[in-house]
This record gives sequence, structure tokens and C-alpha cells, in this order.
Amino acid sequence: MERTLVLVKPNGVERGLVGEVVGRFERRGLRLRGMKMLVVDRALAERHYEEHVGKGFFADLVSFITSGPIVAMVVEGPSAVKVVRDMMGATDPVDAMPGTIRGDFALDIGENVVHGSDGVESAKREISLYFAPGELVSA
Ligand code: DAT
Ligand code: MG
Repeated sequence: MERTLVLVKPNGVERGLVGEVVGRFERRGLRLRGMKMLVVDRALAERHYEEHVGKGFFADLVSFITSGPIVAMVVEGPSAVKVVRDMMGATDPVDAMPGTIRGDFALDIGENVVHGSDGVESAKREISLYFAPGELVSA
């Protein structure tokens, strides 16, 4: 079993896609272990995306993720990191396959609707940024 962090980004919340995104994971058989709505502040955004500090898109990335409420969730299941990444599709929605979340609901790389952790270690780090241990339930 693995856990991964999923965010519905501000444009996904604004467009009313929270249920669609959550429903896809639930129907796949993944389990929700925590979920909350919050507005990300600059400090949290910079910690979350620290691997991208110095890149040309970093300022826009921080500005976007802090631009409105997001929904953060911890999703659990077998190989959850990979399964969620596969269900989200490629980072650039233009390259994302139809049937994936980005492939069905996005066209702009800067506003690609969802975030999913890219590995087991990054999932642990990211989950701890958004959730205290007591905010998560176990099976
Ligand atoms: P992912 O979200 O698929 O893990 P990433 O970690 O490489 O992708 O980048 C984080 C986010 O930054 C990504 O969801 C959208 C944005 N981003 C990445 N590359 C970009 C680029 N070349 N131009 C604009 N935004 C970009
Ligand atoms: Mg990433």
C-alpha cells in the first residue's frame, strides 16, 4: 500500500471539477485517507515546489497555486503514486492522453488542474506539508 498527495488546483476548484477528480480515484478503487479545502500561502507553495526554485516558470507556479482555494487529499492504494500519476496524465495537457484528468480537462501547462506526488519519498514529504498525522485516517 502507498499513499500519495493529490491537489485539485485553484482552476479545478473554480471550474467545479472536485467531484469529478475525487470520483475518478474512488471508482478506480483508491481510498481517501484525508481531505481538506485550503488557500495555499506563499510559504507553503515555495516549500511544496522547492525542486522548481530558479526555473523560469516558478513565479507563475507560486502565483497560480496561491490564487484561490485548492482541495488537498491523501489517496491510498496499491502503487498509488504511479496509479494516480497515470490517471492524471502528462504534465503538459497537450501531451496528456484522452481519458486522463489533464487529457480531459486541461490544455494549459500552467493550469493543469491537478497535482500528484511523483514518488514515494516526495509523497511522504508533501503529505506532511498539508496534513498533520491526526488529520489522516487509517484503513
Ligand atoms: P507535475 O505536476 O506533472 O509533477 P512538474 O513537477 O514538472 O510536473 O511541475 C510542477 C508544475 O509546474 C506543473 O504541474 C505545471 C508547472 N510547470 C512545469 N513545467 C512547466 C513549464 N515548462 N512551463 C510552465 N509551467 C510548468
Ligand atoms: Mg511534480
